[in-house]
Amino acid sequence: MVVASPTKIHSEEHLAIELPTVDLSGDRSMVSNLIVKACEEYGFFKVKNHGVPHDIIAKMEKESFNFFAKPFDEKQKVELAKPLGYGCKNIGFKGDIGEVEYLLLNTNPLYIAESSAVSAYIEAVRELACELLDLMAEGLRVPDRSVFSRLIRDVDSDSLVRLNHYPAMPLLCKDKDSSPCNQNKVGFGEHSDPQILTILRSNDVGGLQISLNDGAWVPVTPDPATFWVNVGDLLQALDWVLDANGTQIYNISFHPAMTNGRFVSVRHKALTNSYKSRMSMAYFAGPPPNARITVPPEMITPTKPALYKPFTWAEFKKAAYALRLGDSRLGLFRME
Ligand code: GA4
Repeated sequence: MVVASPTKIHSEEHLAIELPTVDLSGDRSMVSNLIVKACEEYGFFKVKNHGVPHDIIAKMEKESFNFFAKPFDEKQKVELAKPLGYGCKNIGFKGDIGEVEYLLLNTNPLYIAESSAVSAYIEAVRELACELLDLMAEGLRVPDRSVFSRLIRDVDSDSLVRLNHYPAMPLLCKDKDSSPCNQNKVGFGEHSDPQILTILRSNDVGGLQISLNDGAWVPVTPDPATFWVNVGDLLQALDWVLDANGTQIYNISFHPAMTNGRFVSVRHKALTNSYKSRMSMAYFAGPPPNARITVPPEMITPTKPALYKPFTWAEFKKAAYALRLGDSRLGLFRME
């Protein structure tokens, strides 16, 4: 298993660096340390030997392409669980627009037909998310290893699946002399994901870019055999607990207190491609609405003050959905 050090490989417009790759078949304690390092440095890493069967991914992708190939009127009828369902170009409720059509699904078994390709995919990817959260807890030396994954396994977990279809957009050069004619369009604008963790798989078409701390954009090389993992806002806000000896302990009665800013919620965006359409399938692992994200009071010290005010996922989600896509949401909950 390798977490590559950032080597500059070069591209004309962007700083291309090799992003961390974690091989889940490696030694467990090394894997957990590497995941923590990747979450701290990038909030983003690639997972190989992830254990999600190839045929489950292939069936899900095929169904997704079949769905988007349907006539517009038929797609629009899909309203499985309001406000989820089919959408085209409009993102969220605040006027954000992108060159994308999508299907947003609630992962609750109530909404997904049992034994469908979608339910098999959700189950397999949820397992992967839980395994990664357990590895994070191990890497953070939290004694209760399933403290994070329990939130996702909860029957009330507010997790989503999003299928994003970015149609190929030919580059039109109207005025070769003035404006650049080779610019890809924005499929999904810059943002971070509000949930705990995102597990993303896309076909062999590029377009995803992540932002580094200094604001530089790094294109993510497509690799359909792997999954990409994003740290979400909640995982950045949550804190973990140190006892007097510096050993990490965790008090479940306060509900998750994860990383208090140690992990970074990565900002990312997707551009369209000129020659082939891109399909990405994202699983957003979220806690139950009433899960309280807070730092235990006895852990707040002058040297390690809590960065964020306590909030529930329902409160955070409400605030997030009332903002524009690119707005910083955690900022609303920061301590003065
Ligand atoms: C980003 C992550 C998920 O795709 C999503 C998005 C949601 C939407 O498309 O409706 C949001 C966006 C996402 C964050 C801010 C709000 C809500 C669009 C938007 C402007 C489904 C989610 O949970 O948050």
